[in-house]
Amino acid sequence: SDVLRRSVLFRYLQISSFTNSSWMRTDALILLGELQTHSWSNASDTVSCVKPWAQGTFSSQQWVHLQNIFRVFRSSFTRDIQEFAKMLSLEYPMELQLSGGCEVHPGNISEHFLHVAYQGEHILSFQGTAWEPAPQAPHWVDLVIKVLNQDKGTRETVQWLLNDICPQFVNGLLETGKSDLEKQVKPKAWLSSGPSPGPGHLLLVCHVSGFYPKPMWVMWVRGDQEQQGTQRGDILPNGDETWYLRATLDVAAGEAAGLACRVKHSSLGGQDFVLYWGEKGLG
Ligand code: ELG
Repeated sequence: SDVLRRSVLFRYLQISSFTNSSWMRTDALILLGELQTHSWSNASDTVSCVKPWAQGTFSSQQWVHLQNIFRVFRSSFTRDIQEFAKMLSLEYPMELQLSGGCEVHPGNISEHFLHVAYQGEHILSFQGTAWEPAPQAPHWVDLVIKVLNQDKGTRETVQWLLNDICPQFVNGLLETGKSDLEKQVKPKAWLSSGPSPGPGHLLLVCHVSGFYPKPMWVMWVRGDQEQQGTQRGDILPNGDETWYLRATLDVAAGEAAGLACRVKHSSLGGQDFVLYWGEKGLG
């Protein structure tokens, strides 16, 4: 199947905000490719599944075991950060971000990562069997690393989670979530005019919305001729697990006729959308 042929990125993203020595919160989410599979609010003791297939092929017993590891980890992490803050006289507020997970490639090959940022800057990562400072990290990070690396039990748990559990769990999710992961949602497309770029010029805007998955091709064309002046916007989330994209073209008012917006997407099965400027009263 398609989802097994491509590489998939699985990420645990955690944000810990420490307002002062007594106010803090930690929230996390898990993403498989473009889809959110889990969430973990500060108020909750356990990681919640946001998809019915999010337990993958793990047994309830394995799942409970992992929940326990994460619960202990979150409270220990919070305590550790407060201790480091005191020891190193770091100032509040503090923001810590964790990004960890694995990328599973076809043929059972996988890579993993675990990075930590402090005040938005990468300070350390877990590499192989131990924690390492980031290339431009402040000097106090060396002391943090020294302390963290003394805990052999935690290093072993991190290695086990990254090397063994992560790819196993992802392979299970690819099975149980197959139909969601392979879903194809067709875009809607429409044209509008944007703010005039200057006297005698028009800004043609082609909107494409509601598509899934993310890869999308959109160009202004004249016949078969792709217009090199096409400016693609950023792909933005609609918030319902579909995406939005716009493409604009600045043209002399007299040259708008005959232009069209062409849209190619996997959901369209080769039947490109073509919207002509000037139809339905525009231009
Ligand atoms: N260890 C209890 O990141 C992302 C998933 C990591 C999972 C690690 C799970 C292991 C764990 O929870 C804590 O360790 C004790 O109990 C263990 C068995 O449950 C073992 O027996 C272990 O040997 C024993 O010590 C441990 O307290 C650990 O320190 C929790 C947090 C680890 C961690 N720290 C961390 C700190 C990571 C990045 C950056 C920082 C400090 C940044 C400083 C900025 C101010």
